[in-house]
Amino acid sequence: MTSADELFMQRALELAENGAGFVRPNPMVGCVIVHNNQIIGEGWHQKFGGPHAEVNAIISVKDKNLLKESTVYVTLEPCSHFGKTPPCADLLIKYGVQKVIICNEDPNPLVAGRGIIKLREAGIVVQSGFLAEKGSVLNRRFFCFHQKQRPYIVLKWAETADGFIAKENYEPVAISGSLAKNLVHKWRTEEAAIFVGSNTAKFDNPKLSIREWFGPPPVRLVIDKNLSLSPHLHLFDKSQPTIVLNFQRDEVLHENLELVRLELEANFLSQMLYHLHQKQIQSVLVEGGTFLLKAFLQAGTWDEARVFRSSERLGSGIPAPELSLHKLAETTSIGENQLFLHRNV
Ligand code: AOF
Ligand code: ZN
Repeated sequence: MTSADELFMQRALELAENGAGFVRPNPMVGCVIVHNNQIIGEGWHQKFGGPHAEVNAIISVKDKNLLKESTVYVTLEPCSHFGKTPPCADLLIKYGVQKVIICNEDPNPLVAGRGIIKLREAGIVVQSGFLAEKGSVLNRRFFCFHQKQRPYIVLKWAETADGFIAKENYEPVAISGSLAKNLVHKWRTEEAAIFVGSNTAKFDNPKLSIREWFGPPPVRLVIDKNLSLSPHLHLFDKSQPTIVLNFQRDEVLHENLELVRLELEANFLSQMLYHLHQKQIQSVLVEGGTFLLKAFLQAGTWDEARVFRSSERLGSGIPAPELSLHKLAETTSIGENQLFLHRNV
C-alpha cells in the first residue's frame, strides 16, 4: 500500500466520524472513490436508517462511467444483507468498480465476511485490514458490542488531590471545574446510555441531561433495587428515556420510563450487561457512585476510565476507586483539573 492509499483511507475515516452520535447502533462508516489518483466521490453513513456510506459516495460521483476504473476506499466491509437498505456489495458490483480497499471486516453476523466474498466472486480485487487499528478505535463501541456481546463501558469520576470522590455523608461537593462539566456533557452525547447508582440518584439528584452540549440524549440508567427512590427525582421526569434496573418487577410506566427486573443480586453486572445487549445499547458511561464504579472495576468489565483530579483536598471522605498505573494512556489538563485516561487493554 502506498502513502496515497493511506491518505485516501485517512480521508474515509475522517468522513466516517461525521456520523458520530447520529448512526448508533450502526457503525460510523466513510467512503472515498478514487479515479486516476483523484477523488471523484465521497460519502458517509449520516444517520441511522439512512443510506450507507457507499451509496452516498456513489451518488456524489458525477460521471458514473469512471466507476469501472475506480478504487473504493471504505472503512467497513460493504454489507451483503438486505437491512433498511439493499446490500452495498451489490451496488459496487453493479457499477463494476475495479478495486475495494477496506479497514475492518463487519462483525455483524448478518454480514461477517459475506460482503467481501460477494465482491471477490464478482471479480473485484479486495484488500481488507488496511489501517485496521484506526477503524477499530473509531468503531470501538460497535466492535465491542458484536465481539464481546456487551456494551462498551466508559467509567468516569472526579477525585480530589488526596483521593476522595465524595464527602462521607454524600453531601454534594463540586470537584471538577466548568470546562470538565462541558466535556462530560459532550461525552454523554457520545454514548448510548449513562448509568448511576441509587446513592448518586438520591443524594446528587442529577438530571443526566446534555444541556451544556448538543447532540442526541442518551438513555438514563439507574439501579434501584427495591424501587424505593423518590419519583420526584430529576431522573424520573420522563424528559429522556430512562431504565430503572431493580429486583422487583418489569413494567413500562411511560414511553420514557421503564422498569427492568434483574433476578439475582449476586451477578447483577452480567445480568445488566445482558439486558443492555438485548436492548441494543452499545455503550454506557458510568458516572458513579463508588459502589457501581468498583463493581465494574473488580469484574474487569470496563474499557476506558476517565478520571478528573482537582488540586483541592477534602481531608476525609469516600475514597475514589483505584486503578493500576500501567493502564494509564494519556494525561491532559482541562481547566483547573487534570484528566487521566486509562484503557483496559
Ligand atoms: C455498510 N456501509 O455505511 C454501514 C454499514 O439496518 P441497515 O440496513 O442500516 O444495516 C445496518 C448494518 O449494516 C450495521 O449493523 C452494519 O453491519 C452495516 N453497516 N455497512 O456497508 C455503511 N453503516
Ligand atoms: Zn451497506
